[in-house]
Amino acid sequence: MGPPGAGKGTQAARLADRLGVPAVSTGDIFRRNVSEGTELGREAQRYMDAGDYVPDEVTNSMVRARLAEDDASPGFLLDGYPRTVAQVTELDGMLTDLGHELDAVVVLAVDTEELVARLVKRAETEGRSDDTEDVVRRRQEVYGEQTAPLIDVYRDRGLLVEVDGMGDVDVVTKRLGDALADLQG
Ligand code: B4P
Repeated sequence: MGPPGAGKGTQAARLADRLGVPAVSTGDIFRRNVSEGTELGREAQRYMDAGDYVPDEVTNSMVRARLAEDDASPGFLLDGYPRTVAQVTELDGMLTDLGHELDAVVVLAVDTEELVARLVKRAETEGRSDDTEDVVRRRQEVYGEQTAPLIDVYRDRGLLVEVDGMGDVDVVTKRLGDALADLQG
């Protein structure tokens, strides 16, 4: 977890490699569907372009289908899911059905100014349609309203691992690795 620009996708890919499990990124799956012009992509795009979350039913059924694939059976790393209280509940049910438990929930903490600087830079290099200034501001708002409250949910469950996401990508990767040293690789 972490606000837009915190480094979730960046660090998730590295950590998944280390753990030998697939990184399941809801944002990446949505973007792939948008570029392939699927029905799911068409539905997701209008929410993503506005900086809003894709509706829970759409997101939940997509994640459920992805976690049922063979490569996820030994375990998986979720990037950008769950993001709402309803998604937390749905994930609990999926995990029970799959016979898995959460090992940890990582939150990357980054200053607001740094978040904006990263996304402005990405807008220049990758041209993502949701990295314009207005949409970034909306995404930060949505994160504060809908996702930040999940931090307390997972803290209460004793699963929360808070990691400082400021600094170079490699520095953050090292911090994350140290914080999760007990997980099997
Ligand atoms: P995401 O794809 O998750 O977008 P994000 O929050 O910006 O995270 P991302 O992983 O891309 O960026 P990162 O922080 O790694 O979601 C996009 C949209 O999809 C959402 O707004 C929503 O509409 C929809 N969606 C996704 N999941 C959903 C769900 N569960 N429910 C409903 N809707 C959902 O990196 C940002 C930039 O910073 C990159 O350019 C990176 O290179 C750079 N960076 C990373 N670490 C850095 C560092 N240490 N130093 C400098 N730059 C760094």
